[in-house]
Amino acid sequence: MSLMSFGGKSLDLSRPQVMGILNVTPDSFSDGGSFSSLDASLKQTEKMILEGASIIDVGGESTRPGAAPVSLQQELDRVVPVIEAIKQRFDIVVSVDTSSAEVMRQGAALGVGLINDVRALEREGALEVAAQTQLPVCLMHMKGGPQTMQDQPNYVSVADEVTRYLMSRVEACEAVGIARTQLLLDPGIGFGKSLEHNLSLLKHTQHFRELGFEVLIGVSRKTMIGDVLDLPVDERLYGTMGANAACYGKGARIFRVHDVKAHVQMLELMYRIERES
Ligand code: PT1
Repeated sequence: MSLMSFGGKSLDLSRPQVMGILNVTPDSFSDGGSFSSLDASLKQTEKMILEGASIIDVGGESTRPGAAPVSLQQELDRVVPVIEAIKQRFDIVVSVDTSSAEVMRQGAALGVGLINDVRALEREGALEVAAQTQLPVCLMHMKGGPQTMQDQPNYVSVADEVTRYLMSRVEACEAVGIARTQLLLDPGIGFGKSLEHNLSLLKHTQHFRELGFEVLIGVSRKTMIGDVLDLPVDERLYGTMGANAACYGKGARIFRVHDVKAHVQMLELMYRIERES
């Protein structure tokens, strides 16, 4: 057993854990704020829990390539009612996908169990607020910002640069009192990376494990899967599962996905085979 505490609940990271994606953005099914969008968010949450998700990742800022920035008020209006409603109804770890210190603060007050920050606590006040919450944090690598990150991304060695960046953020966390044991690392698939960069990072997943951290991977339905297979976003499940299976074999333990049921079944087989004597 390798237990990590996510607020009130512990998850065993010696086995794979599936994080279900709940987008609360206008480009997803929900428009944020209205009753129907809250209802749709709760239905999707219930479905993912029944399918075996152990974390629900709630995000109010789209960070896919080209996405426009969101104001603090918009982000709060989108995620706060959803987090509140999920925590009232379900006994599940909620993760808040945000870079904003204020969203982190309000999320923690509502009982979230994990801060998931694609900007690795670089925004004003984020390090300090994250430390105050005492919650675990997922630190992700991104080169540039969502608007421009896919314009000719360039690295000498992508794995080295991502490692150096994440370790510098680990040090920044330690400096404000966040213990290393509270940190998850994520190479940031699709965030300022070419196809070859993404493939290289996935190939080197075990490298982040060897630094002593649990690894979270978010590759679900992303452009890189479409680039390899020449398939549109709604036909990327099998490719996504192949990428996630490879990463499980290299030590990743948390998988941020849209398709919870398929991944829970696939990862259960991988886990059972691996631990059999
Ligand atoms: C991720 C992630 C995330 N991805 C973590 N949080 C997104 N920890 C949001 C594309 O190439 O990987 N890890 N939060 C979604 N962002 C993207 C980026 C979506 C790229 C799509 C693409 O298609």
